[in-house]
Amino acid sequence: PDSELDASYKVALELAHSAGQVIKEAFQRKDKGLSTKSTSADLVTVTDRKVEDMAFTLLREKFPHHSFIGEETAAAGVRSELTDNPTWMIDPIDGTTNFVHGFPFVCISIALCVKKQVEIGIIHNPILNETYTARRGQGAYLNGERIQTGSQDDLSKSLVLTEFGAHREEAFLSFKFKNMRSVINKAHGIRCTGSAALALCQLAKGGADAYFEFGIHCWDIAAGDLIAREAGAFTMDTQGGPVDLMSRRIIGAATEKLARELSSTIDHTELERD
Ligand code: LIP
Repeated sequence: PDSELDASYKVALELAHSAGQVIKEAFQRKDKGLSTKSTSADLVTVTDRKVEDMAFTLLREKFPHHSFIGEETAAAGVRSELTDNPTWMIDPIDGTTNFVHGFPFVCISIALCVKKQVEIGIIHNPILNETYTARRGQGAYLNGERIQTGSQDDLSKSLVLTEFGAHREEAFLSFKFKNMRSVINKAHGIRCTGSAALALCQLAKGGADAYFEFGIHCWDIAAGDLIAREAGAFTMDTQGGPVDLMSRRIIGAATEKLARELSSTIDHTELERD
């Protein structure tokens, strides 16, 4: 029922702000309590774990029948399973590498999926004081003001966002560089924000025309995908068709035409699903 979504939205927004305080305080400290996960560039800090624990403890208490998917819970070996049950997808710190280095593109990303559809998306950057919010069918907002994507439909006039990611296998890096080369041959430029969630927010507010990435996880994109779509962006699987949150790949653009041009410009690969 809607009243449960209203309550969920309220709790999630409060959570984003209280988690943001914790992230901001830790951002200012020199010692980040750093360790690595799958590769030497796949970073986690004590704050990622602390914020995820804090989020799940609160949400479990408020919504005991909901399900939960979180980056650090998954890293600890818990399988991410998306069912029809209301499911929270949380990235406690998206842009952990930025967080570690003091680069201010750092956020908490909170999404609530119901019947596998994202109903609520909240992305809060406590360093730059930016809170992006969306509910399905109700538009996208930055700090309470409605946001709208641009209208670019030509890759040769576009600024495109993508990411290197944390993988370091030669074949995957070559694939990424080849795609970047194909895009830069046509586009005005490529930028990496270091956070998939904030990349989708830039697309949402017209700061970039398109975004694509292979290798992300559901918690990186669930909230951002809704925010971008509610701001007027067109998002899809990299090869067309609806975004599959668990497929580890996505394209978003200001217009469908641009998304399709970008899709036909790059190579595609299938990754192990979330
Ligand atoms: C990061 C993503 C980024 C991607 C990295 C990483 P994290 O999330 O947002 O776009 O390229 O591989 O997954 O690890 O900072 O939460």
